[in-house]
Formats: sequence, C-alpha cells, structure tokens
Amino acid sequence: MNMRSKLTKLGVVAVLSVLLAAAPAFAKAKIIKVSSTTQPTHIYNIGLKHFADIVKEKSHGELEVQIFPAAQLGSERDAVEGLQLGTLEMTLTSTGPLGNFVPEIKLLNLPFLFKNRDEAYKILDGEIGTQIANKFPAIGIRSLGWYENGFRHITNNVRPIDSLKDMKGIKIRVMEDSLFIATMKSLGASPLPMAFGELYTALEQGTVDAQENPLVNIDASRFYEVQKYLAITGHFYSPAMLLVSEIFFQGLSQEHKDIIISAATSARDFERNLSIEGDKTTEAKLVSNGMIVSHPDKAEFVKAVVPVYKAAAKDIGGGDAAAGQALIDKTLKELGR
Ligand code: EAX
Repeated sequence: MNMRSKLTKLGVVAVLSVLLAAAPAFAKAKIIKVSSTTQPTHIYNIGLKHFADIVKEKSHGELEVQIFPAAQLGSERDAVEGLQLGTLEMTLTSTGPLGNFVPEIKLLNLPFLFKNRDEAYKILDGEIGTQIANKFPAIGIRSLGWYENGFRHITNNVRPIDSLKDMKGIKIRVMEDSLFIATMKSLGASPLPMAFGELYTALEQGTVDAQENPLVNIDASRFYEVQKYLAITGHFYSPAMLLVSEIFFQGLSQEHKDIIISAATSARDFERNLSIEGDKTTEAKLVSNGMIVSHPDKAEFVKAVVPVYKAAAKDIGGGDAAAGQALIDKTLKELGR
C-alpha cells in the first residue's frame, strides 16, 4: 500500500469514528414541529424560540423544537386539525379557529370582556381558564398554557375612526368565529372572515378595507404598508394557546413530558412580557411608519356590543344557552361585575 492510500484509509476511519460517536445523539433527537401564522419577528415566534431553547437544553438535545412561522404549514385551523391527526406536533394559535372544536372557548371571544391584562390572567390562569383548557384532551389536543396575542385594535383605509359612527359600512376582515362576526356587525361594520395568511394581500388588493389585530402583530406583518388609519379600540383581548398533539404527547417519556410542560410555562411568562413591552413602544413605531392614530371614546363601542353577549350564550354553551350563560355569569362575577 502506498503512502497516499494509507492516508486516505486513515482519513476514512477518522471520519467514520466521528460519525459513529455522534450517531446516538442524532438518533435520539425527536423533532417537534410547531406551526404559527405570524411573521418570524412576532412575539409568538420569539416566545417559541425561548421554548425551543429551554427544551433543547433540558433534554440534552434529545428533543428538538422546529418553528414554522408565517403560515408555512397552513392556517391556524389547519394546525389544529394536524394536531388531532398527529401530523403536526404543536401550534401557537389565537382562539380564532378553536371555538369550532371547543365551544366554551368562545367565552374569550366576547368583546370588551377584560378591561386589562390582570383581569385576563386572573380568568385564564384560574379555574375558568383551566376548565376550558381541560376540554382539549377529548378532541385529541392538550393545552400547554395561555399565551398572549394581545388587545386588538382596528386599522383601515377608509377614514379615521374617531367615534362609533365611523365604523359604518367598513369592510373588515375578522378571524373565523361567529362572535367576531357578530361583534363587528353590532359596531356597524361589514365583517368578512378570512385566514390570517391571506390578509396582507386582501388589504393590498382592497378585498377588505380593514382588519383588527394587536399592535405587535400589525407591526410584524407590516400592515402599515397597506393600511393608513389605526384606531386604538382594544375591543377584544386575544389570548393564544400553546397546543400539543395528544397522540404525540402520550408517546413521550415522563421525563420529556415534564420538560415540555415546565418549558411551556417559562416561555409563556416570557412571551407575555414581550407582549406587554411591545404595547408600550409599537404605537409610536407605527406612527413613524406613516399610520394616523385615533383614540375613540370606548363607551359607545361597549354599549353597542351588549346584544352580542345575549346572543353568544347559545354558542358558548355549544347549543345549550343556559350552560353558556352560566359560564358568562361566572366569569363576570369573578371580575366583580
Ligand atoms: O394568532 O388571525 C389573526 O388575526 C390572529 O391574530 C393571528 O393569526 C395570530
């Protein structure tokens, strides 16, 4: 054997032994795909990155969370269905599509339900939020906690919304749930349900004049490029849920389950903080990007949506109006109203 082939042989052996040494670690890494519909810079995805980092560290690389933002894996509804089938492991989603699966979650789609975040966290992290989250295993999904989308505000291209009358006839995209539609109708607007992934183009092409979302999402989605006016209405508090496929979750070791559960709670607090901080700075950022902001008096908006509460009881109770009303009453009582 000449010198050259001897060296080559040595090289091959070296490479093989490196590969073999690394193989057990590679073999063990279990991939957890998580879908979101928002842009990579949005708080959901920064929160998910935090979750992924904790999971990787605590599992010594045995679990690997891969984030797929910007509706790459489809809509929020697609994700929920994927979890049920076990074709997707996780998603971070608004309550938008969830009422079709667990009607009680529509409680959280009531307009002006929470005055501030303290009220929201009190209900979500307390008995009522837990009771709603506990409905998910029956549909093949497990909740890992209430994250935050945020208080939603209205953007449009028609006119500044200075008061309720300015809402008249505005064609607004809403998330796909009966209560979002009912709310916008009661405010005088003309709602069109649509998946989030289609929204930028719909605004650009004028299919709709308006949309509503938290400031940080308006910013991350660059809606200021296609929307002129922003009205600070805070008409919905929009929670987000971190959900995992029950089929997938049950296949994990107890150790891995515990890691995921505790990482989800840490990342929830982290993500909520991003939302809180984002609300402090993003309005100014949107103004610097050309948006014209109004702060309409909320009182007449709150009054206009009163009928939505009455009509919602049946939806929230999944057809049982008395059960839905009981849940609304319990929530309002806990909020001291
Ligand atoms: O969950 O659809 C929406 O407007 C949501 O706010 C968004 O997808 C984040």
